[in-house]
This record gives sequence, C-alpha cells and structure tokens, in this order.
Amino acid sequence: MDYNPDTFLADEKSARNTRTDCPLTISKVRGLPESPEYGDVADGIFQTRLPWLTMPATPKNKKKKLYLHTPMHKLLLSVLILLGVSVNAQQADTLLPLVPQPVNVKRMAGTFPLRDNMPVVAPPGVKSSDAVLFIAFVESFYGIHLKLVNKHNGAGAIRISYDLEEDKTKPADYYELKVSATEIKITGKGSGVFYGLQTLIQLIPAGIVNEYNIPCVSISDYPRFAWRGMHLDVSRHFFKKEEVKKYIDFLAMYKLNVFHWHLTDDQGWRIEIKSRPKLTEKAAWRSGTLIGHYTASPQKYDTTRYGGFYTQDEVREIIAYAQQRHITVVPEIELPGHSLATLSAYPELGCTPGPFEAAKTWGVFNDVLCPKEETFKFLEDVFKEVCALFPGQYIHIGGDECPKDRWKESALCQEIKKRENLKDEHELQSWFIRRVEKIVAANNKQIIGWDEILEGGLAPGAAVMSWRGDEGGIAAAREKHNVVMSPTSNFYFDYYQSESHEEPLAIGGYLPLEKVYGYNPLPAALKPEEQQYIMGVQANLWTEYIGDFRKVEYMALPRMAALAEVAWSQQQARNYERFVARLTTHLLIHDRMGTNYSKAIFYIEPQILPPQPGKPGVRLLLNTRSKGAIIRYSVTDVFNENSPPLEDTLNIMRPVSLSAAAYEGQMRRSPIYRQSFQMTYSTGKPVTLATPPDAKYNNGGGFTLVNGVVGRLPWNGAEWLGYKDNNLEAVIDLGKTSSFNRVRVDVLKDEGSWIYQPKSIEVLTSNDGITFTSVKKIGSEEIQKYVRMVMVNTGMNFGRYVKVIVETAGTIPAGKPGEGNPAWLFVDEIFIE
Ligand code: TNX
Repeated sequence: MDYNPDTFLADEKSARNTRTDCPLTISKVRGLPESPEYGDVADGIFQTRLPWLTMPATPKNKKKKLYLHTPMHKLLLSVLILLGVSVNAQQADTLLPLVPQPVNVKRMAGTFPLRDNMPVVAPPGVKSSDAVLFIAFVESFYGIHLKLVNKHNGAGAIRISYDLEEDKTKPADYYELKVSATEIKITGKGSGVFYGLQTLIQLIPAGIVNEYNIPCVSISDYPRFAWRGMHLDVSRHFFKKEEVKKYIDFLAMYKLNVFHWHLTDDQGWRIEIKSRPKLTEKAAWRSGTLIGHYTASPQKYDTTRYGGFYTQDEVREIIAYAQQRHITVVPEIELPGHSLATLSAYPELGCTPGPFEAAKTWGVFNDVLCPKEETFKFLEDVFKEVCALFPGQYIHIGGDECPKDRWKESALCQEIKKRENLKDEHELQSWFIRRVEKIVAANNKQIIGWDEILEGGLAPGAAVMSWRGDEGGIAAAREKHNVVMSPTSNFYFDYYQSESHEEPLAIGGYLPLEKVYGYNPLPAALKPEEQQYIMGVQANLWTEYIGDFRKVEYMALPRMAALAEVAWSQQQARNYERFVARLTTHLLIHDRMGTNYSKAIFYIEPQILPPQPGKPGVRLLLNTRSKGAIIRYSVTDVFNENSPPLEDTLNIMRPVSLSAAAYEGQMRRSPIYRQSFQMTYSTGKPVTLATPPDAKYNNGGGFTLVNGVVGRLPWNGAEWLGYKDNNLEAVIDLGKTSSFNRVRVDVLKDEGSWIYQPKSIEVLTSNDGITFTSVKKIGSEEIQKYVRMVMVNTGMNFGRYVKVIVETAGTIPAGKPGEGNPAWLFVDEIFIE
C-alpha cells in the first residue's frame, strides 16, 4: 500500500462518508511533523520502531550502515529528504532536532558528510576525554569509526579546540559549533566543548538514512542556569552501577550537570561506610516490599529479601564517570527523618529502644533520628567518608518529612529544647540541621536540604531545594540563600505523564510533558537582585513504583528533555509546539539507542468541552500528534481497525462508554483511550466558582465538575480540582427550574498525599441565582461513610440554581501525614439527579 500520509487520509475521508448511522459526530485529526511509529503493547508500555526499519533491541547497534531495502523505501526516503529540505529552508531552527534549544542557531546551505576514518583533531592530554567520548558514542550508535589525532592538515576533519578558555567576554560553559561542507569546528570554555559535541551528536541524522550528512550550521550557545539537575532515588528501588551510568548518559545528552543521588531512605541504605559496617550488612536490606499501590486495601507484600549497595570503589567509579561527562554528583544522606533503615542497623540512634526494621512500604514514618550525642558522632563518621568521596561543593542532607512525634515524647529532646531555648520541635529540627551543617562544614562542604530546613530558621550556609512549590525557594532567596527549584507541580517525574488507562502504575499526580516545559524558574515574586540566588532547576525521580531500569527510562524520558530546555535555553526562546516539533525528530536517537521512553505525546489527546449553546451533554474532541494516523472510535463493545473514523467533535448526549485509538491502516499507533461519560441534570451546565481552585490543580476550572467524567485512581490530577485555602463553592445553573432529589459529590481521600475528605457538604437552591435556601448539610461523620462518591439526599427539591459548598478539612491533625499543614480537598464531579 502507498504510504503517503496525504493520500492515505484522502482515502479514509471517502471511506468515512459511508457511515451515517453513528449517534455521535466527528473531528479532524491534527498531525505534527516526524513522529516515530508504534509497535505492540508490552507491559502497558508501547515499543517504538524507526519508521520502516526494525532496529535490534540491543543498545549497541554495531551495524555499519542502515540500508533501505526496497525501491519503495528508497522512493519514500527521497520524498522525505525533499520535504525535510524544503521545510528546513523556511523553519531552520525548528526542524534541527536540537534539545535543549541553543541560544543562537544559523542554518546554512549544504551538509558535511560524516564518514568512516575521519579525523577528530583534539589537543593531547586530559582534555581529549571529550573527543574520546564523542568518538565512542558515534561508534556505538551509528557504527561510524572516527580517529582521534593531534594534528591534521586539510579538509574533512572535526576540529576541537579550547582556545576560548581565557575569554572573559564569554559566559560560563560557552561554545561555538561551526559545520561547513568541508569541516566541523568546535571551540569553547569550561564544559562548553563537551556541550558542543552533544549538540553535534544531535545533528547527526538518527532516523532512516543511508548516509550521515550533517547540516551546515553556525551555533553559539551557553546555559541559562548553573544547576541543571536530575535526581534518582536508589533506596526505594536499587539500580545497578551500569544502570546508574546509563542514567548519567541521559543527563549528559541533555547538558544537565548535576546528578543528585538519593542514597539513603527508610527502605534501604545504599552506600558503603567503612567505619559503620552495619549500614551495608543490615540497613541495605529489607525483608519484603509492598505490591501494588499504597492506597490499595488490603495492602499486599512480597516476602523477598530486597536490597543492595555501592561499595566505595563503585561510588568512585560513578563519580569519575559523571565527571568525564561534566556532571557533579551530589550525594544525599537523609536525616533526621526517612531514617528507618539507619535505625534498623543502629537502633541506639532512635528516641525509643526499637527494634526497627527497614521499611517494606512507602510513606512517612514516625521513627526518626534522635538528636543524641551518639547520633552526631554517627553523622560525623558518615560525613567524613562521604565528603572525602564526593568532590562537589554540596552535600544533600535531606531534612524533609520528619514527624515530630518521637521528639515530643522524648525526655532528652525536651531537655535539649529547654537548654537551647528552643520554642518547639521545628526549632529543634533547625538546631539539628545547624549541627549537621557544622559537621559538613568541618569537611569543607556546604549543605543543601529540602525546603523543610527553612522551618525553625535556616542554617547559615545552607542552600535550599524547593519541592513543595516555589514558596520555600522564594523565602530562601529573600534570605540570600542559594536555591534550586524542584517543585512537585512541574518536576516530579514519578507522577503520571498521560491520562491513558494503559499507563503503568505510578504514585499519583499528573505531570504531562507540557507542564514540565512550562515552568519558569524565576518567580515574578522575586526582585531581580533576589533572583540571582536561584541556581537553577532539578527534576526528581522517586522510585517507590519504579522497580526496574526500563521503567526509569520510561518515567524520565522525554520529560528530562523538557527539563533540560527549562534549565538551559533562554526564556524568550521557549515555545512548546516548536519544542515538540524538534523533539519528535530528536527521539529517533532514543530509538537507535533502544531507550524505553514514553510515547505519551503521540497518544490521543482528549478535550472535553461544554456543549454547543442550547444542546445537552458535552462535546469531545480527540487529537493525535501521530502523523498520518486517523482516530477511530466506538461506543459499542466492539472496537477495532474497522470502527468508524472520527472527523469532528463528538456530541455526547447520553451515557456512553467510548473507545478510541489512532490507526495507520490496520496498525494501531496509540493505546486505546477508554472513557465513560455519565449524564445527569448538571452535566455540561454552566458552573460559577466563588474562588478558583489552587493554581496547581485548576484542571479546567468549574466545567470539570460537570463534564460527565469521574477522575480515576490512582489519581492523576487531570480530572481533579484542588482546594487548600478556600472551600469549594460552586453554583450550577440548570437552565430552568428543575426537580432533583439527590446530589452526589465525588471527593478524593489520599491522606498520604495530604488529601482529606471534606468537613461538610451543603446543598442550597435558588430560582434567581441570588438568594439561596439551604436544603441539606451533612457533616464529616456522614461523609466518612463513603469511600469516594458522597451522597447528599436532599429529598424532592426544585430550583434553577444549585449551590454546593464543600468545606475543606482544615489543618491536618497531629499524627496524620502532613500534620499542621492545610489539608487538600480534591473534587472531580458534582452530579445532580
Ligand atoms: C516526597 S520530595 C518525598 C519523597 C517521596 C516523594 C514521592 C521529598 C523531599 N520527599 O520521600 O518519595 O514525595 O513523590
């Protein structure tokens, strides 16, 4: 069959017209340039193939060249090249598959042919390491063999020099890359040359080619922020040395320069400390692990002994590996909370006698380090070895999520409070962190900690990693402390990245690529002179639900590419649609490398919209970025490649269960999007909110409450409106005076994530929308009877306007996760029946 996407679509359009009996109407399919293809579903994760070529799954593709095997393929290739060239001429920077986008890019006519045995000319000595890594990458993934030389006269060479090293007029880590038809020149300062080589790698065609011709360009480039970090939690799940190196390779590709290695937590201690051997004999192991999600009831566990650790030699090896890639490794030793594993080996460091066991489940635990002298002696021993191993300036000391229960009950803690004149346990935590800072400073390092270290006063030289939003970062910058922005809302890569039902299990939350991309690290709330304290950004990969490295790749990529652009590229150069256009071509490198990245950007993107004026129900718009694919759908039990194509918006006017997917011919190119729609009096009706939801969880505003769709579990954010400082107060206009006898409000309960059921729900009615009469109010005792959907039986009532007030739980009580903080209220739907 002819593969030309345009003729393919045209054919389908005529085929569509044969179906006239469907109850729902249809939408146009949007496509973006150059998308990889999909294969079959495996473990809920889609496998990609290069278009028209099956690549070996092994990361090292030693094949010398990728030949196109049929005349049809060759014809297609020439069409593609022609297309590519003509588009390049108009939109040069967009279609160069560079991520992150460089500061200045000029595309010029012509190409440089990259061929076997070409010389890479680099100065001798340590610096040649950049060239060596470049040569190895090209050999591994492109099968092209390049030669490292110190001298070469004549054309056809890649020339590397470091002569901008002393140029004070250029920003830190600046580089220039010039590709002409006869040679490639890279020069830079600091890590610039290495970054220039990463850019060069991204310019080598990664897809279907039989010759590796690099487009002629002139690029000058440098990073926006100095801290461009990625974190990896190796405690909840352990990753082998080789896997950690592979992770570091991804950072290097994206010009990220900090690897935050989360080495200790409740579930396992992962670094050898010679003076404290029990840490690796005992604390590195747990006797089982939670199966499935934390919120499942009853919880299930396996009984497999699980663990592992890195010896100091392995740690040195990883540090050196990262250093060659211009990456600093920042180790994290968690304290005083998240320390159950430590206590399992050294119970004498707790406030109670124990015994303690490394945790088998996730969350926050009450047993924490006690501020005893022997605890500080322990920390002296640990940091002495840790500081000697890691060459970077910063040591991460955790500091987050430390419940104060044990400290409140401990006579010793109360004595210290009195002696040191500390007002509460937060000040005691702050006192603890100050002592740790002194220990770390004695080893010539500085501490960085999670934003809780602000509570009770910051230690003098401490830097802050702001994770619970931007607020911690803002406060610390105002106090002239260095800050790394790492908010859950944009940088928690353990959250879901699509709304597909086939997404593998994740902790919860919803963080699609666009949201990562949209972050601006410099909050408007900060004055320019305060903004200078923002060192940069970091994304975190917590691994409670990430048991193997394939899933690490899946969760981290391509979100890491979006992070890189936030960290590196100039704010004014950032544009999501252009980023995605570059990314779709860039991802061919990962196909070549065998990376298991998420294909979420090619999935069906649903948009539920209010109905057309005067019409009931809601409208559904489905899109895909999968070029050449059409969307088919069904509202019956049968869904397959013969289901009708979708041309326009669907008007959903009755309860349906809908299935849809992107198809190219017979081949499904996306997971199946399944969605049930419920229809009640409130569905699709205008909603007015007294106060908007919290900006972090304003997922479509009031309309989301009546879009006919209930949020799913584990919750992924997209469907839920979040309130924290205000109650939810919604007025739904039913359009005419209507009778109803119950209101159902769907609320989420996930106390581990600080999301609590409401204190009360009240229903009021009105005929003019101004004066409301209360018809029913229920309190928490009644609400607690329901797991999710709370029923308010109002009895027969009439009214055109229905007001529903859902009261947040207020301050989280002691002994509960998040105690002392405002509880979140999450509501996704209000049904009036
Ligand atoms: C909060 S972020 C944590 C981690 C969890 C993570 C899960 C932080 C400082 N603490 O212990 O793994 O949430 O998203």
